[in-house]
Amino acid sequence: MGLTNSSIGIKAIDLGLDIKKQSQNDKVIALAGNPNVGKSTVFNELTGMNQHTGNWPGKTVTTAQGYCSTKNQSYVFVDIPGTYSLMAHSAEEEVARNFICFGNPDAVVVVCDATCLERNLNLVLQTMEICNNVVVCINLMDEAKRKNIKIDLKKISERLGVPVVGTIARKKKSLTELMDTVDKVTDGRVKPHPLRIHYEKKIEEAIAILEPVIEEKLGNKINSRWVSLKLLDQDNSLITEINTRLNVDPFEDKEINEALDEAKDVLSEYGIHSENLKDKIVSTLVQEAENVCKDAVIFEREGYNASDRRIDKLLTSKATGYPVMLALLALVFWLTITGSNYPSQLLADFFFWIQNRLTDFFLYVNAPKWLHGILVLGVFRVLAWVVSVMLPPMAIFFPLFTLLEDAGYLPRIAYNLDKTFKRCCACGKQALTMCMGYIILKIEKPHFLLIIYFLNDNC
Ligand SMILES: Nc1nc2c(ncn2[C@@H]2O[C@H](COP(=O)(O)OP(=O)(O)OP(=O)(O)O)[C@@H](O)[C@H]2O)c(=O)[nH]1
Ligand SMILES: [Mg+2]
Repeated sequence: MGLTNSSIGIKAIDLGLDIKKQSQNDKVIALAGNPNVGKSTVFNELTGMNQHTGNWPGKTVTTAQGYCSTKNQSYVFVDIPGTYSLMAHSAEEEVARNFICFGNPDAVVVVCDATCLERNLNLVLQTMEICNNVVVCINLMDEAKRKNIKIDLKKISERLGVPVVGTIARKKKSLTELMDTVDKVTDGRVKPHPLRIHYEKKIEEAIAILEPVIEEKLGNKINSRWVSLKLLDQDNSLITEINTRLNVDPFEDKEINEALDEAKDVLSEYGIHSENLKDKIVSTLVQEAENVCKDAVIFEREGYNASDRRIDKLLTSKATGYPVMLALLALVFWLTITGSNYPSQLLADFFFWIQNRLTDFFLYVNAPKWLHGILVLGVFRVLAWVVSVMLPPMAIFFPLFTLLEDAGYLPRIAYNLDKTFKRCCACGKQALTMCMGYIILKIEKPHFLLIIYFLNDNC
């Protein structure tokens, strides 16, 4: 379950914003998107690499780079961690935001989940505020079809002003159109004209005061309209990044500060402060996403996800979430720790039967006692103990955990425990690694005890 060289692909190293091109002409494509929408699956199919994929959000936590070519162009693809927005709240989201803002990709492919497109468009709209070369890849079209969701890709594309392609990332063939579109966008045959978000009048007035000053200071290194909005929104982590990467400290610059004060005065005249500004920005984006999807995403079956919602309620509500979680985890732990005793015993019996046969053989050939001691009582017995103690719990625990992951239950455990873990300055996702740590300790403990027993016995 842990990350290994092979599981992440030997070349899939976290290079941050440092792009390793194979040739000077390589174009850089960022694969962005909400968590768990299939970015790494698209990345693996296109680059032939083996990035970790899994059915829970937050599988990818660092960037990975891979190479892929079409007839016309060679590309460096960068798989970035999933993020719900560019208002980064966690380290992974900062990695994603930084790459989109400061990585200078030639195009950004925003991968979306076709079964909840409207929610995913939030990130698309924010990405389009920063760069023009955006391609929207609506993935999981097979899941949408299964849920009777019809998506009018043409309409969505016209409304967004950028190319939109439908894909099923697990089928490589379905990615051909995506690559054709990326070719067209990067070589200029298709020029996206991204929809510009218009915030309410007072916010636009404030942006208009700040934008020319920012443009003068930062040039075309980053979209000045977007930075103005972020300055008004007091996005301190972005401001720190601008300072580090572009060598301009907006909070220290006199002219920026003057313009910022003036813009803030305009906002406060209308009763807009940092607390409600974010809400207003988010609600404009949500409204815009709703407009884009109107009549373009059709749910043919009313209550198409009613059963999902019912199961969600059972698994995450206050009354039933914890009992179900505790019962399920207790069952998994019981099967792993106690249940595995039976196959362990069977394996041990089998190995000791072999050990007796080996001993008979050594007696039969009159082998010296020390040779029997080293080979049979030493090497074979230790191996037999390790295998019989460790194999069954692992063979039970990891498939069970994978089943829970595939069924989508692990993110729900993380959700249930998030509040509690946050009180200890941790986050709900850590519950999953804690479960694995607990099991490994449980499995390893008897293993160590056996080795100590063996050493005591023989020394
Ligand atoms: N049915 C179906 N499943 C898909 C498709 N694309 C990806 N998946 C599955 O969706 C799950 C999530 O895929 P990932 O590639 O790990 O998603 P991700 O966006 O990289 O996730 P994070 O790294 O957590 O942000 C995996 O179980 C994939 O096998 C698709 O088109 N159809
Ligand atoms: Mg991923």
